[in-house]
Amino acid sequence: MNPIAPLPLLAQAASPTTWPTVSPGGGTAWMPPAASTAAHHADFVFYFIYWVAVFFFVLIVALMAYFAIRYRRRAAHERAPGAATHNTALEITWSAIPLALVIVMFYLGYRGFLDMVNPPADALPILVTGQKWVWSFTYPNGHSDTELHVPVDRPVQLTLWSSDVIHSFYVPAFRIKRDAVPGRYNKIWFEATKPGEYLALCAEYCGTQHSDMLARVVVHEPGGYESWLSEASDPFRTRSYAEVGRLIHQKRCAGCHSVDGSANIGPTFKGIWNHQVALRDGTSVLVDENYIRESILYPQKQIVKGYDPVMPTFQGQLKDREILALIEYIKELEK
Ligand code: HEC
Ligand SMILES: [Cu+2]
Repeated sequence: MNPIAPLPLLAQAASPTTWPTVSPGGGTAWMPPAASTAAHHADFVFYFIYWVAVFFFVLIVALMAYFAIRYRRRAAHERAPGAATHNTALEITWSAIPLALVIVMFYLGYRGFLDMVNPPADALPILVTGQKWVWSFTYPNGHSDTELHVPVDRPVQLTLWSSDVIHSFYVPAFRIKRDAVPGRYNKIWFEATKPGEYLALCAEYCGTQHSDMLARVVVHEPGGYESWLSEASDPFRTRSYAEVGRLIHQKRCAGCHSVDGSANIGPTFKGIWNHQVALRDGTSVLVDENYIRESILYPQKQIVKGYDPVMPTFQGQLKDREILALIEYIKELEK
């Protein structure tokens, strides 16, 4: 049983039906295209071990074949006298050379591992959540997405966790792989070097749809990441004006303005739309679009009777569209 309820956002995310072909090209038979600063080192270690293995494979098979022929079974009178028991120089050589080689392999691998888990201080932090069977990425501004978008040439630090079983976040083109484990946070970082689209996979068998647990990774040209993020996290993309207004109210106005009729530091928003409101100077004014806009941008201009002029101006903090959203929300409260 999974003790943690699935995040609603993730539960909704359908797994896309088409996957990008990885771009740019340039991979080899053994390795996908190299698109991060870590790739060079990982490939070097891989090919070092690869060529050492090829060298010894050829050497050993060739010697084996040669000895099999050279020392094949013969008639008794042709046999060499079998006097040798051991050869110290030979034995030390075939122990010392492999030992030196594996020490070099360990050193190279360990150095790469340390580089990979220690992010630079200025890395862009992104939270990666693994859940059966979708990855989701939470950006510094709070936006969550099923795609990983990053800027080119800038270190990115991933913090990984899982809400159910163990997953493993794997981007072959960046040569990074790290487990996402329930109950703890793992870290890994990378710096993408080529704009394009790549694929992230789950590399830990996590259930029936494990092989569908893919995510699109987009590396943006300079400036592209910022504009993608602001567009993707635009609340208007998926919400009505009134809904966005409700969110802005919760964040910026709820400390002073209730929506249930109770007075607070400021008057309630409930039931004010299209009603006359009494001002401190004895006049009264109709609550319409212009009045609300003026109250938000120039709160000191018209002070509601019975309240102190303590509302801060939101000039330069709320965009025109957000002010319209607040107006729509206040209208809705009338109903
Ligand atoms: C620090 C508290 C505070 C915050 C935060 C605040 N206000 Fe106010 N607001 C007041 C006070 C006090 C009044 C009444 C005095 C006045 O008119 O300036 C008021 C008045 C208003 C009025 C006129 C209400 C009426 O009944 O005529 C509107 C509209 C309004 N605020 C909108 C907003 C919006 C929208 C936000 C959030 C973006 C906001 N306020 C944030 C304190 C606040
Ligand atoms: Cu998985």
